[in-house]
Amino acid sequence: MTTRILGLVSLDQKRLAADLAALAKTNFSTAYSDFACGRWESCMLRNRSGIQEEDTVVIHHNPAVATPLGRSLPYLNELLDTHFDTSSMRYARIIRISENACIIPHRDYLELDAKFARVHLVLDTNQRCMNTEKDRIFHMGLGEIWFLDASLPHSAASFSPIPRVHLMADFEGTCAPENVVRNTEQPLTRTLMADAREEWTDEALQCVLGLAKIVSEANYREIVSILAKLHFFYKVDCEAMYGWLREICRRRGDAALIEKTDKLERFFLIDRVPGEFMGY
Ligand code: YCP
Ligand code: CO
Repeated sequence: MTTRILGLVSLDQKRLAADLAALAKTNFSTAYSDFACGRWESCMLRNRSGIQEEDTVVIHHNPAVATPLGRSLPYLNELLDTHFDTSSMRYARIIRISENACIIPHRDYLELDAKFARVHLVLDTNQRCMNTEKDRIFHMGLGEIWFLDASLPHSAASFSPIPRVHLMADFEGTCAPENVVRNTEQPLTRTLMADAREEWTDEALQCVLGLAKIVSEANYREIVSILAKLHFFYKVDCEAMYGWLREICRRRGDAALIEKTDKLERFFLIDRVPGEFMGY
């Protein structure tokens, strides 16, 4: 199961603009805020119960039910019904990434008993929005539907003043991604974004490790955010930040920070207890 583009949707820009304007005024949920480095947010359009406040995911086996927010967005509702198999859909969410924010490199489904088949439809984006998977970087274009193998280490960021907005839908994990998508155009042969990142150098590494001089409980979270964004600018694996952070804390000689870092890496890449809040 590898990350790939599944198809292209021609978006009705006028109707889309109306729903995006409504979303801009909506309160997003704080669920998964421990994953956010800057303003990364989500909200539910369809979930297990149809209750807006049910904002985290569990494995379940019934068609996703529209929330009040989901029902209030006619075009997005229509896109979900037209382009996806709603019988195997378990959740539909909006993911919004605001300027200079990213989601910390992580693997999904670690807290669940099974995986979903996770698909994104790009609603608002620009060239300063990027996704990463392990050591690769790519851009998901407007109207494109992608299957993301979220069980691999990955991240996403926007460095634009215009928020990046994706519709993200989770399907029964046994479904082949190609089978949950409907009525799409075959994507035009598209060239993947060239990897324009700078080479990761020993000089850059030494600079990062120099944070050992100043790291403390008080700035730990900010340092995590700085490290999380570096791989969008340098050719380095998105997981590398955890090794840097461990070495920064080791050089500082702070046992509590080393332990925090071990827990952090465990939570985001290895194992998560259901409902456990990292709270760092
Ligand atoms: C999930 N995990 O698996 C979320 C999505 C990041 C954290 C966003 O539903
Ligand atoms: Co993810």
